[in-house]
Amino acid sequence: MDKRTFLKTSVLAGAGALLIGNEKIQASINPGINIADDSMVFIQPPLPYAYNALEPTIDAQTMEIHYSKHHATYTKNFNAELKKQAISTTDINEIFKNVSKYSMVIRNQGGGYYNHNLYWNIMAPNAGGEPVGGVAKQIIADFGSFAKFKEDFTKAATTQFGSGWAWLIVKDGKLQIVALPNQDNPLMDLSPVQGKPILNIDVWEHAYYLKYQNKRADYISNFWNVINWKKVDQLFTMVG
Ligand code: MN3
Repeated sequence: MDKRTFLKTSVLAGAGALLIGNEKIQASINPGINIADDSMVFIQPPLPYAYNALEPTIDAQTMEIHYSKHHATYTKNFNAELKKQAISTTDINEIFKNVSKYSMVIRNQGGGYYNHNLYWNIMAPNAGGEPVGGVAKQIIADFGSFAKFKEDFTKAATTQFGSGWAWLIVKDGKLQIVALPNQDNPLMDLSPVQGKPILNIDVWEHAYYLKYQNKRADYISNFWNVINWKKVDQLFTMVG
């Protein structure tokens, strides 16, 4: 395993062992990003589908700007700040566990880096529908029904004031919903509720404004059509 492959593997393990798409597809949809930039410890994983793959839920232009500008910038700034602060660990869990000791830049840019990695991976074309596998059973055990879970998660995402994310986490073997501001993440030591994330939704305006304008609720209700439950179940099995 060469250095880059090792780093990529360990970074992805840190991000919940996300499975990613292949680099050839990525190069064809996103020639602007040099994902092989060796100056970065934390690379931006390839988007696992084309920019237009989640239409009509998420339009191609929003996806392109979100991935190639917003997420790429978080990635770049996170790496630059790690270098500046001489933080050498390649384990993002370790960084988040100690995030209160670091600069606000690490918190914001590191969160922005990780949160989008998860978000891209828990969505897919031709997805949505009902949860599957172990996570489906756990949802019923902890929320009573999928409908109730959907209602609670929707409420958390809709009522998060300003920018932030809604999360489904595993905590002490149980599922829990939490909404956090900005780019905070449930793995961070300063998160009021901590746990291992297996599903999230970005409710920053940049995630939906081009298509939905002020109608955050419509974006959230359409989000259910693109959730990759197989991936969520894999993550649940991995962290549970
Ligand atoms: Mn975003």
